[in-house]
Amino acid sequence: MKVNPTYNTKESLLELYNKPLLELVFEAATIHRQFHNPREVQMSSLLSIKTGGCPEDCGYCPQAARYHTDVEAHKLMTVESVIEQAQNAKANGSSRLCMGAAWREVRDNKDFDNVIEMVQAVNNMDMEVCCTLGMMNEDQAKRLKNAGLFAYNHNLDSSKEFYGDVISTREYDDRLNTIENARKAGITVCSGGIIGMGEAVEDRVGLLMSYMEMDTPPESIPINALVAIEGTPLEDQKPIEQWEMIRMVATTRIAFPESVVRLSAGRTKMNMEGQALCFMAGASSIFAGDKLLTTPNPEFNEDKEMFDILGLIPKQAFADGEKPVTIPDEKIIERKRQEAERAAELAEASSKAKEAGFEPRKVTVS
Ligand code: SAM
Ligand code: DTB
Ligand code: SF4
Repeated sequence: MKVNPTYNTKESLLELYNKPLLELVFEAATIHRQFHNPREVQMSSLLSIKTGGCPEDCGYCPQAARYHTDVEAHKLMTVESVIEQAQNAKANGSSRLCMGAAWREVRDNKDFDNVIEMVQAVNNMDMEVCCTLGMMNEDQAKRLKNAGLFAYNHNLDSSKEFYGDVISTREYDDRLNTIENARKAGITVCSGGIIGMGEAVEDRVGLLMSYMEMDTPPESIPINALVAIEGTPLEDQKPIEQWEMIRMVATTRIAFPESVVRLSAGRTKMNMEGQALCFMAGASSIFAGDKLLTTPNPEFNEDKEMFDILGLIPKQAFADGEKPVTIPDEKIIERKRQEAERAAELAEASSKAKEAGFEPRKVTVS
């Protein structure tokens, strides 16, 4: 049962969302126990591999270049430092690494080649690898799949109707298209939304309806509370009550019994009791580690304490799907071959020049 046929209309989902809270939590907890081990919670760590300077205008995002926020733009991280961060996340219990880039879309350039190498390296560490890189086409999705990508995160954020109030530089259909490209390449889909942006409850339910209408709904659905960031158009949004988060988690769990529901951004504003109700209501994953992409998140040791108190255990990698096989990437092999050839030519030229008595000129290869 990928979707719950009892709640496949906007009206029925709305009624569900507005049920007396404890009735809703009980119904969600009952479904959760039928499809999942309620003690297991996946720990997924986020890593911003390319921060800031994004050309898009997402009204919530501190990484959009046009807003004056505290986020500084950085170039792409190196493969070595990604491996170091992944090792740290794994040592702290995370079974998944989600690498995020502040890009509008993936481009076929050297940066993307480096991302492919990052995916290969982290998959080889026996962690589930997820990427969130903006829009991508089918070929790019295939390269990521062959590198060993387990999941692609691409959020619809809210209902189609509300989307244009928050983002104008791309369309809802562009998002749907990228999700479809990930699917076609055989990558699992992670897609969810943000609550607390000024949307109506109908928009929260509208987001879930967009997933209901898909042939296959996302395997993983992150529910974020807006982190209101100074300098963004949504800086003055009133924080949502944690009851809203619990309702959204529970409604998502009931609507999509098999999916992983991730209690995502906003946990620093919740207390342990509120989070416990989310786990009771079917949240089966969190982002772990002291940073989301650019904003704070509870520390590993705080979550460890919470897991101990609530009797939760971290989920193992690949519990919900086989580890992808990494296949060598032809484009990277060819680029490296050309680079080696060029370096050999330069070395030969310089040794010939030396033999002829010329002082070698300093050459840098980029
Ligand atoms: N640029 C890519 C994209 O937009 O798909 C990937 C990175 S983007 C930061 C990933 C997701 O983070 C967004 O889709 C949004 O749902 C979430 N996000 C960004 N800023 C947020 C905020 N202030 N509060 C909550 N979620 C946020
Ligand atoms: C998701 O749904 N939430 C994560 C992840 N997928 C990429 C991102 C949350 C970002 C919160 C703001 C920040 O730290 O920059
Ligand atoms: Fe760019 Fe993604 Fe932020 Fe939008 S959410 S501004 S696309 S980094």
